[in-house]
This record gives sequence, structure tokens and C-alpha cells, in this order.
Amino acid sequence: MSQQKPVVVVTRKLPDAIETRMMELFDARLNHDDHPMEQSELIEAVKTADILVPTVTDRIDSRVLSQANPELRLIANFGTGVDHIDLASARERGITVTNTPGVLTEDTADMTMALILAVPRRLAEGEHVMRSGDWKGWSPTGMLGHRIFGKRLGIVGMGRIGQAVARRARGFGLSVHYHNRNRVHEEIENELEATYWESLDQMLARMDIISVNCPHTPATYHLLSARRLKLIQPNSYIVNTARGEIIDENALTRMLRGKELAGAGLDVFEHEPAVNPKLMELDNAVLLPHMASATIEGRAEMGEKVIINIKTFVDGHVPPDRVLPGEYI
Ligand code: 8YV
Repeated sequence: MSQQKPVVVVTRKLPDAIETRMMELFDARLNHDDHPMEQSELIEAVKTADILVPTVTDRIDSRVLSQANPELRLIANFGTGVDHIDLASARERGITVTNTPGVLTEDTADMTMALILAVPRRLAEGEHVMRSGDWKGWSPTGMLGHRIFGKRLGIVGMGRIGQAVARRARGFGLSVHYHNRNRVHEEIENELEATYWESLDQMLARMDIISVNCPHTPATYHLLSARRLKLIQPNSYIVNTARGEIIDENALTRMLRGKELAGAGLDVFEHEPAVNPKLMELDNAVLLPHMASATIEGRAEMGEKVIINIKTFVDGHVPPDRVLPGEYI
């Protein structure tokens, strides 16, 4: 890397204060109109960048990385999930990858809890009835949903976000169950009164609500496959604020249509920004535009983390949020 300020290419518009600071510290190239970059633009970006700051909307695949300037040493992702970056190619090229964990945990857990409440209690349907002018007034059998209190919540992925969801869920009287690659520490299990299920299949078959909170990796692609979705009871609900690719979206849509599942709350989709049109037609699905971590505070903290990761790296130290080299691959 040159002695001058490093060229930092930022693929999307970030909060103003973050962009201002980046311009002070680095030779920052910003995306003023915030358009999602085409693959050809990403290739141009990696040809000029010493450091790339992408987001979930950029596909940093092997084709893009194969054209990277040899000076590209760091990809400082604005976001926690790094599944849009080909980590194997980055590793081959000796590129360090960082992310922004922790700062979006509570916001994502809040939105997960909001969906856990919204779907069984038919919040979106109720709102729609009001705005469409169809409401004829209260009735004893009107808008009946399912009680949350006393139900079983199965969390798939008990990392930071899964644990934050569990803490909230206990306040609503849900019993907490989880499946994770590794069992979490006993102290955490005790605090959350969480039951560990080694077998995901067995857990799925016994839960009232399932919340997906694991990262998308090659091992979790379609973790909730058509076969596994069929194990879930027809009166159960699924919430996903992690990544669309973890659930077979077509199979899920078919099952929701056929009332083989009671409902779903989805903030993420398999082919974003495209959404299965059949999903859009369903009353028993609450759909959100990948906004679980979208708070002003969270975005500012994500930006600060990106800056700290870059600055530490440029100063010759190991950045605090290094994903690669690391345990990911
Ligand atoms: C971010 C997310 O907003 O951090 C993540 O992994 O899914 C989102 O909540 C997005 O990824 C920013 O790139």
C-alpha cells in the first residue's frame, strides 16, 4: 500500500458523519447517488481500491476479485453477514476481510421479536383492514390470532442475535429452545432457561414458533429445506431476520399457500430484492424490506466500526473484527 492515504471505495451511501470522517482519514471514493453497483462497476472499484467497503447488495464473487488491483488488501464490509463475499477467493489473494458485529444485535433482535408478535397476532392484516375501510367494528370472533404467552420458541443459531432474541422472548412468556452448531455456555443456557436440541429435525417438529438467527454459510444454505419444513407442525410460525438463503423460499411459499404452516415473518429473501410473487399474495406472511438492523444509531455504529477496522489495518495491526483470515473458512 502506498505511503499516501489509501484509496477506499465505498459502494453505497453511508451516513453523512461517516462519509465526512472517511474523507478526512482516507482517499475515499463515495457513491453519492447510492445506486446499487453492477458487477462491471464493482470490477472497476476493485481495480482502483486499496480498500473496498461493500454492503450486502454487492456480489463480490471470484470474477470480481480476479480483476482486483494487487494493492487491494482489505475488504471492510459494512454489515455483519459476509455471505456476499467469496471468502475462498479473498483468502487465495491474501485479502483480509472484516465485518461489523455486535452493533446491530439489539436492533435485529427487536425486529425479530416484532415479527414473532406480528405474525401470530395478525398485526399486518389488522392494519390492512383499517386502511382499506373494511372494518365494521369489534366482534367476538374478529381477527383471532394465536396467543404468544406459554408457547415454545425454537431459535436456529444461538449467537449474539439469537441470545438477544431469547432474552426478549422470555419477557413475553415464551419458553426458549435452540439449535446451534455448538452448545452455548452453561451460564448462558441457565440465564435464558434455554433448552438445547442437538437435532434440528427434532426441535423443528416440536416448536410453535421458529426464529432463524444463524449466518448464511455453505453449511446453512437451505438449512430449512423442503424436507425439514415438512417436519414443522402446520399450526407453527417461522420468522427469518438472518438470510433468505437459509430457507428454501419456494418450498416455504408452497407450504404457506397450502396452510401446511400457519404463517411467516420474513425480513430477508432468497433472491433480494426479488420476492417470490406468490409470497406477496399471502395474508399469513408479513414481509419486510431487509430492515431489521435499520436504525440511525446502528448505521452510525456500523460506520464507526468500518473506520476502526480500516484504520487499525492501515496502521499495521490486526483489525478488531477480522473474519478472514479466521474461522469462517
Ligand atoms: C445490514 C445485515 O444492514 O449486517 C448484516 O449482515 O444483514 C444487515 O442488517 C446489511 O448487511 C448491511 O450490509
